[in-house]
Amino acid sequence: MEFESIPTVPTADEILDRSFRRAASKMKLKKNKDRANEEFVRAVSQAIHDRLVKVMQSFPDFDSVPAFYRDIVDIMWGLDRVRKALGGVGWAARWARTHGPGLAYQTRKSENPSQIRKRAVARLSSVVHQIEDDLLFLNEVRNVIRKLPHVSDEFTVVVAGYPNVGKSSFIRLVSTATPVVASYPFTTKGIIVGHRAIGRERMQFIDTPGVLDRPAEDRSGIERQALTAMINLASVILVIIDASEHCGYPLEDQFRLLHEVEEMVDVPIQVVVNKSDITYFDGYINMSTETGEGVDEVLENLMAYRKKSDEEMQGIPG
Ligand SMILES: Nc1nc2c(ncn2[C@@H]2O[C@H](COP(=O)(O)OP(=O)(O)O)[C@@H](O)[C@H]2O)c(=O)[nH]1
Ligand SMILES: [Mg+2]
Repeated sequence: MEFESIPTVPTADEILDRSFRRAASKMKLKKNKDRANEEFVRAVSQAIHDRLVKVMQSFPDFDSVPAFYRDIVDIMWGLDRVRKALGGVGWAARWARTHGPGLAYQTRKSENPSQIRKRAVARLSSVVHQIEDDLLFLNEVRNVIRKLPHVSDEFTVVVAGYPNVGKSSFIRLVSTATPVVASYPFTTKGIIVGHRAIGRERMQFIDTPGVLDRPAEDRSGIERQALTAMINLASVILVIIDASEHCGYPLEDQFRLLHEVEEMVDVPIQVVVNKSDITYFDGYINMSTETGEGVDEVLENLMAYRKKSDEEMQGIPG
C-alpha cells in the first residue's frame, strides 16, 4: 500500500497561509497593478482549491484497498466518518473553485476593491475553517494508517502463540528478505511482517504480538474486531507452542489458546512445537528456530496449504 507516502494533512490555517503566500508571490510578477486585488482573490481561491484536492487525492479509495486496511479503518473510526471528512474537504474545494472567480470579479467591479478583496478572502477563510475538524481528523487517520504493515493478497501465514514462544524468531529465520516491523493500532507491540521467496512466488508471514497471544476472555470488543481483521488476512494460521515452557506460560494455557483459535476460524491451522533443542514433544512437528531443526518440515506443511488454496481458486477439486 502507498499509505506511508500520504503527506501530513495541513490544518485550515496552514492551507490559508500557504495559499495567501502563493497568491502574494504570484502578484509580484504582475505588471498591471490595477487588477491586483482581483488577481489576488483569483489566485487565493485557486490555491485553496488545489491544496484541498491534493489532500483528497493523497488518501486511498477505501473501496478498492485490500480488506485488511478497510477493516482497520472501520474498526478505528468507522469508514463513514472518514468518507464524510473527505467529503467535507471535497465540498470546500468545490466551493473555492465555483465561487472564487465570482468573488474575484466583484473585486474588479467595486469602487473599493481592497475592501471587497478583504471580504472575499474572509469568505474563503471561513469556508476552509468550516472543515477544520475534518482536516485534523484526516491527519489523525493518516498518522495511523501510514504505519500499518504492508500486506498484500498473497498467500499469508498468520503466526499465533503466547508471548516468547518464538513467533518473531520463526519469521526472521524463514524470511528471505529482512522482515519489516510495522505497527498495528490495537497493540503497542511492533508487528513483524516477513516474506519468503519460493521460486517466482512469495509467502507472507505476519506476527501477532498482543493480538493472537492470549485467551479471548481477556479481550475487549475492539480487540476482538482487531483480531478478526488479522485472521481475515490468513490463508493459514501457524500456532506455535513452547513445550519447554521457557516462555513462561504453562502448556495447558497454550493448548487452550490453540483450541480457542480452532473454534474461532475457518482457515486451516498448522500446529508446531518450538524449542525442540530444549524439549521434544511427541505427536507434533517439532522445530527449533535456534538450531533450525524441523523448520523445513514446517515450511513444507505450510506450502501444502498454499497449493491447496491455489487449487481452490482455480476451481480444481482438492
Ligand atoms: N532455546 C530456544 N530458544 C528460542 C527458540 N526460539 C525462540 N527462542 C527464544 O525465545 C525468546 C522469545 O522469542 P521470540 O521470537 O521473541 O518470541 P515471540 O514473543 O513469540 O515473538 C527469545 O529469547 C528467543 O531467543 C528455540 O527454538 N530454542
Ligand atoms: Mg515477537
